[in-house]
Amino acid sequence: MIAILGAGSLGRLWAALLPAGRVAFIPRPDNKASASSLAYRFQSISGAISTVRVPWLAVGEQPELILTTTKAGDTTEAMAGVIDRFSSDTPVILFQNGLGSQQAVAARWPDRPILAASTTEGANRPEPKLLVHAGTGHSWVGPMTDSACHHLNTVVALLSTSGLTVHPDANILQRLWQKLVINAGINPYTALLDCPNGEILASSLYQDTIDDLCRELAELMQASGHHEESAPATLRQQIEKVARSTAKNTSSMRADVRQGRTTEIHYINGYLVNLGKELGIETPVNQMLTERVTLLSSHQQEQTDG
Ligand code: NAD
Ligand code: KPL
Repeated sequence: MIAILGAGSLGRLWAALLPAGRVAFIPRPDNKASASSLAYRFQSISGAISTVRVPWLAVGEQPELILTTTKAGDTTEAMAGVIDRFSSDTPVILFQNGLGSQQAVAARWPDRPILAASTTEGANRPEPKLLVHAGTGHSWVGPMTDSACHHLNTVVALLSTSGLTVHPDANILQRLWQKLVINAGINPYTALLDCPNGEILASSLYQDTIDDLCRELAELMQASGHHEESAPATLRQQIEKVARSTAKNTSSMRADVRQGRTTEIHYINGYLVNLGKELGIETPVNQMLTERVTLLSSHQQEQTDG
């Protein structure tokens, strides 16, 4: 059995695609719901719609793998609420965007096999009971703790039973950094400008700050040992390539702001600000983007709350 912690968009995607009968959601410790399963409609990449019913993991049941698909800011607390129920050698894969939450989990449970994933799959919920597989891509998984190394091939094989393309990556931090660069250079701009990914490129906010942002990213990458492809001009090209190839997409951060949800800014540009403080590197653009998105998101939450 593969157990999933976090029954949101990404959790429901894996639950719909992994073989039925081999997957269950982990209930929150305070879950009083009497239903034994969670049902929703699933729109596959081809547009076909089916109904999926995923059981809640029964008390005492031991999964062979745990996927954690909570938002970055919820992950440590979500894990702490349930992890003691599970065998200490059960591998856990963290699917969060950004950086910081993966290191926090690995530091808190250093003896457990903790892995991290970076995925370009896209899933969203236009309605609470409808999960849409909006874009398909690749997922990479790699170890965050020593004991995770010998689980790598087994967990990749288990995830591949979903039919999605999954690769092992012994240097998952490098891969997470590559995604962090893209998210740091696209997500906050789309949230602040309230526009799809492609439209940031012509804005004065983006044009006036992107070169300085890429210089900050390059300096941070080099100082933390991620030298590959870290020239500022290359980083800008990478960001713009993704902004163009996902031009019509609403980024996850813009979607979070619009729906009054907490964004992952503290694990994207905010992570870079904190790293800069540790390393003695100035990060004014990351700081400005973090502060402005935090302010925007708290205003939006006040309006949503009434
Ligand atoms: P989401 O908000 O749809 O899902 C998160 C789920 O976790 C929610 O259902 C929430 O109720 C649940 N949760 C929160 N605290 C919990 C707890 N203590 N115990 C159990 N469940 C708890 O978010 P998402 O879009 O699925 O994204 C999850 C993570 O995956 C994020 O870090 C995101 O950046 C990353 N990601 C998502 C996608 C995607 O396409 N959705 C793609 C790549 C990466
Ligand atoms: O990962 C993304 C996100 O929205 O979080 C990008 C690559 C910006 C695609 O929308």
